[in-house]
Amino acid sequence: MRRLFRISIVGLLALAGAVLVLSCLNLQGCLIPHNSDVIPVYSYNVVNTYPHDPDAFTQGLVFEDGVLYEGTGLLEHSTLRRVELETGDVLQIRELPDQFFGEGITIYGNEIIQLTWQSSIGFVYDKNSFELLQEFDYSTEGWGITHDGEHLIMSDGTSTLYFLDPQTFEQIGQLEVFDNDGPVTRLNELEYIQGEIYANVWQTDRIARIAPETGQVVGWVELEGLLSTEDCTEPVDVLNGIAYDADNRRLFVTGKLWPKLFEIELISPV
Ligand SMILES: [Ca+2]
Repeated sequence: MRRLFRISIVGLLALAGAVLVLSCLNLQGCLIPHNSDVIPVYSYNVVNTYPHDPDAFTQGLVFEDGVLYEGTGLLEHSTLRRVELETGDVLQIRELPDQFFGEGITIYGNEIIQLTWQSSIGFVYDKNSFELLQEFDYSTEGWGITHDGEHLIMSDGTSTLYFLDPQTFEQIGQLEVFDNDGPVTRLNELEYIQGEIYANVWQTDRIARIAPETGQVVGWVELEGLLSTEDCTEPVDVLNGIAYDADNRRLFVTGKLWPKLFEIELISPV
């Protein structure tokens, strides 16, 4: 009887140990994504197609109060623009000094913030007049910029996103972006949409949907074929530019020197 009791105790301890090990494995699985955890790939429907200035080397794209704002790049050609969505007409333009290669833009309050590529200088403009109000500097390259309502979020072409204080422009945090294969580099134009950071990945037709709390890519948007073959002529460059109409939940995308800008809706994988 005592022997049977001992065997039962040993059995129970073994069972408890097995449960503990399995629990740890499960916990580990929750913390570290496995390759078997499939990241959903979203496709798209084109809802509307609009004209886009084929000379606009799009580096930043934002939508607010019915109009688009666009930052363009290239030395001697960089601009900040207000653009009519329906016609693509440029309603207002400010040219950057020739030595600056314009990059991402975002609207924060009544100001527009524009990065430059390798000058480590950002510009702050009055949203309405485009008057230059302030300059600030940063230590990395400047690629894309957006904000989550509290912090500016910028990319520099690596897998790191930087969080900046919108008043002082001091860096207050950073985030490493990864998917199941490791770091996701070449993060470019950004847009904060309903609690996620959307990021163009330079030289791809994909947009990463990033969880701001962890840096994990929680979805991919596959936009291959968005620009038709007949529109894909020289010097059309890569997909770049994401803007979101939060009031009407419209998502806009375009590319560098693309003749068209698209409103798209995302289709969840089955
Ligand atoms: Ca954007």
